[in-house]
Amino acid sequence: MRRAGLVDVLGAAGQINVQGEQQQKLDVLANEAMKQALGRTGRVSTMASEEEEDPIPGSGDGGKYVILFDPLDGSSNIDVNASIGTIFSIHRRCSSTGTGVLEDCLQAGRKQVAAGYVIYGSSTVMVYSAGRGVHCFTLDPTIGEFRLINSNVTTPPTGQYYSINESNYTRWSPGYQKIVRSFKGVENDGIGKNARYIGSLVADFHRNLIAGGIFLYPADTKSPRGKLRLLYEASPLAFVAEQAGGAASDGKTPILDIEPTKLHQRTPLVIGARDDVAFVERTLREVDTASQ
Ligand code: AHM
Ligand code: MG
Repeated sequence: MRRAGLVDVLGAAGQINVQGEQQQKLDVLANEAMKQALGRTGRVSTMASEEEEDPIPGSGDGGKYVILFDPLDGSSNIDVNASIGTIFSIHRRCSSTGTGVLEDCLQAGRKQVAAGYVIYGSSTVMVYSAGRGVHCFTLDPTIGEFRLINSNVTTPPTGQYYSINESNYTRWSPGYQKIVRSFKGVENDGIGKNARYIGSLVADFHRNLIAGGIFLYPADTKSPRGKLRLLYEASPLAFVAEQAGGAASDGKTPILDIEPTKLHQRTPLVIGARDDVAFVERTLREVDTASQ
């Protein structure tokens, strides 16, 4: 990506992916890079990618792990040099034989053994958790290694930022409309939060993790099940959020407790500061349940 404008990798690849979205050339390259690098480890029996319809066989039967990934998240930002990222989720396999097994992919987020993301921003940062805190590494290009910069990262319980694509306002439920009015200070004498939205989930999530904030992508009349994918986006980031002392919900249920039924399942996502997520769930209960 550092050489993206210099070599012919920008723009559309001319294919539509399983999500019905235009694939970018870099989406395709990133997907191939992930499959090749992970396939060679011998530790992965099954992979699944946001860019591919079916589970992908790993390297042989012996791999203990299943890895699900969004190879390049934030596609709309690729051509404009804004931050994008890679998200990954790792499970232990639950099947006893075979590769490319669907059942291994359809596990609740709570069972993840590790999850995290890489953000390609002003520097390249990797954030991961293996269930014992959240740790941040920065790529040092002079030595080609990731160096540990922050260990045991915690996120503030209440955030100063809210991040949501507000152009969808008229498509939201009354509950979400009220929540965003409240974040803007309309309902509280001007006391609200500051808005920040890049349109790259990894970048929006990372800023809020470090600085304190909440990210929301609700279901709306255009996307009645939400836009983001449970297994490649919501679940791994929920694992990181909880490990950092934050929370993640679909508005009712913790993301990590959702039992997936489909590989490319979508979900509404409310993620970040613990008290802010609780406020969202409470308001949705009061406003949306009352209006049903
Ligand atoms: P992608 O996986 O096709 O890149 O889509 C996911 C992205 C997220 O990074 C981001 O949070 C969201 O889509 C932004 O959507 P919108 O442009 O509707 O605000
Ligand atoms: Mg994505």
